[in-house]
Amino acid sequence: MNIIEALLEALAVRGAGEIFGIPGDFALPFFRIMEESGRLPLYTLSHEPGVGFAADAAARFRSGLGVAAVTYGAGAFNLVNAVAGAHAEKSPLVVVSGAPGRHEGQSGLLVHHQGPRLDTQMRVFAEITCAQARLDDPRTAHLEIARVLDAALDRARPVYIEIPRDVVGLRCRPVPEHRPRHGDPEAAAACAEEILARLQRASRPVLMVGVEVRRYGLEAKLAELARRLGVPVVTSFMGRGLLSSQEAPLAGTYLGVAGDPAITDLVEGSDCLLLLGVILSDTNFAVSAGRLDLRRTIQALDGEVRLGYYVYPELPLAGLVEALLERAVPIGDARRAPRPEYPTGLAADDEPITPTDIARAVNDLFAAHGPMPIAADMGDCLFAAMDIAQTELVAPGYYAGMGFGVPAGIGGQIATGRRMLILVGDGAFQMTGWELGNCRRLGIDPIVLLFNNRSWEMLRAFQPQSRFNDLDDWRFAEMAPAMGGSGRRVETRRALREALEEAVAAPGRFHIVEAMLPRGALSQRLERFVAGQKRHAQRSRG
Ligand code: S1T
Ligand code: MG
Repeated sequence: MNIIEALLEALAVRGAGEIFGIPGDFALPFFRIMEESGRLPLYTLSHEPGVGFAADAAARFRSGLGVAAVTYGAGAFNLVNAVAGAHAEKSPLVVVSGAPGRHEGQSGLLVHHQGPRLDTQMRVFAEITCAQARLDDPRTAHLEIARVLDAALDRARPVYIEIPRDVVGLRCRPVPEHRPRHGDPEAAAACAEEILARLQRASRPVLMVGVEVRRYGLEAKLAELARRLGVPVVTSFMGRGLLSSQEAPLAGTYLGVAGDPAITDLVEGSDCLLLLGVILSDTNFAVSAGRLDLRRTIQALDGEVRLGYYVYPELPLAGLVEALLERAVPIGDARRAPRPEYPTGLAADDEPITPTDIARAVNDLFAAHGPMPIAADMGDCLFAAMDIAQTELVAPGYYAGMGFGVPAGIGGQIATGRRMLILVGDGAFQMTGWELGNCRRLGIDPIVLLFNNRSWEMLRAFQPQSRFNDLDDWRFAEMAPAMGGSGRRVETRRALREALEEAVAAPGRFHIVEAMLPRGALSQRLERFVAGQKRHAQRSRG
């Protein structure tokens, strides 16, 4: 077995399902072995940001590893933003980059694609990954691969592997199996008993679940825990879509001042808020009405548990959930918790479309044909999605990087085999929407709901006076047929319904439903979110 075959085998047995990539001369040797071995299918896209977003989304939908393979320098540096977003949002993305041969730097000539130094790339990726390896010694390559891949799985963060092009064919020993971290069972027991005692003493206990629950494949166990405890559950903004396919007392998504007042009151009025796998970000909490004191919550994140001023280190979420499940007894009556209601019944009339109409149209579509998994970009489309009935959803809800939506929908369908609904604004579509041109070759058929307000509208909400937020009208739907798909531009609620029904009824190719929205038309959620963020910024300035 050579180094690449050992790496592919280790990736596959650790749950990776495919590789997304774009080759280059420093990566051609290992791309050839990848393609010829067939151990993991290789999908190429058109631009490395799309490769990174697709691989990241595959990891999120699968609750496992995503893999992005690129060439050195020009390819890898193009990937940085997607990897930074994966790191921020705790996604185990494996970056595999080609590199110059071990002695190529000794010619006295600068090597094409290199940064200021030959190790600049390794240093850049060391900042946005949790573990790195350069496989330049076949005697230790198998141990280095295990160390780095296991870090990705245990810490749910991206990792970086650099492969000099002259080593790919060298013999390598098989990579050792992954030994998951479980933590100290006695610590888990003590911590679980303390948490349950606090929940029992509380008059308004609430569970909030975040992205780590998905990353570690714990949704079913969390649903069981919530049912046994009888405690209402909410998701964080980033955790939207969690538990959607489970039987759980799910009250909705916490969005502070931008959310449903009953949910905001449930969370901010709780005297024992248990945060499981929730990232403490400004997008998750800065919009609180100001009553949420995070120091009084119980936080299980990044392998440790904080209860007030106590910390349980080295306590992985899986071990804690197991210990809680073993001791869980009924504490509350979740039937009293609010139940989310989502707008339905879009009037099929000739009125112009609003962002909330789009959510209503999607809810009607899901009611008629069943829910679809959603990949959403950053922009008002993500806030409108908060009015779509709970379904699996991946989105850059904290890192908030644009361009994620379309590649994530491509990666999601390739990873799961399920047709995706992609929500994207015109500004974000201008960035990476063109990856749709690969759908025919890849055999996938997402439905793209494009919020076209000819504007960077979310920025306009923050700074209305700036004319640079005005975008031109690119007439995206007309470009779809040339790229192998179908497109329809809609300006009324009737046409919107029709276009979505047509797209669902015609699988086998991508569809762009280009919903025209007037500039200045914001979802109510985004309006309130922006107001909350502005208030948070003022408070922070003091
Ligand atoms: N560049 C990238 C890669 N990500 C970003 N988030 C931004 C810039 C800043 C930014 C936003 S929201 C936004 C920008 C440019 C406009 C989005 O426009 P569009 O996709 O059309 O959606 P909508 O019109 O619904 O706003 C966030 C605040 O940072
Ligand atoms: Mg826009």
